[in-house]
Amino acid sequence: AAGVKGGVERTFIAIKPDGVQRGMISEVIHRFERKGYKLVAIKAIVPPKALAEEHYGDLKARPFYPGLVSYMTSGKAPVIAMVWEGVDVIRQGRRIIGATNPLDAEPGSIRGDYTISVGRNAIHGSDSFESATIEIGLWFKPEEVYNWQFAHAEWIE
Ligand code: 3AN
Repeated sequence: AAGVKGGVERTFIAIKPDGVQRGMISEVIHRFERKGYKLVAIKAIVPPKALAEEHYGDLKARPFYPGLVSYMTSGKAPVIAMVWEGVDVIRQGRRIIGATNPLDAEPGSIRGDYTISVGRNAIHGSDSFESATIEIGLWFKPEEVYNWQFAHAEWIE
């Protein structure tokens, strides 16, 4: 099916300014790292307007789009942009994050545990193989993403 790759993948995960303001950086990294995923890129960035607009380009027609772009670019806190790698990390990452609407996000997921508002849901994760590829390319130069191996990979993969 479209968007499904499977196997070792990379996904774009971003802690949004509200998540940074709320002190969630270590919590988010902890949840991906403890699951067995590998951090291959990370930076703090206040995205230029053009980057935020392109990142959320598929939501351009939605009424909340201007507010979404201005909150991402406000600089009230940076975005923590990351690339995580591992088996099925795109779909597993969406499970770790939880549903877009906090009312649907299961307790135990990041949004289920920490958020009550769809407009301030703290974290972004790519929703398909195609969007992961596009988003990693938007937010990172190739040389900012590292190829490295866990010494104990045989126990995870
Ligand atoms: P997800 O972030 O789970 O992939 P999308 O792509 O539908 O969900 O939405 C992207 C972002 O747009 C959300 N994380 C949220 O910040 C914002 N958003 C989505 N729906 C709404 C809404 N109804 N009202 C305000 N903001 C919204």
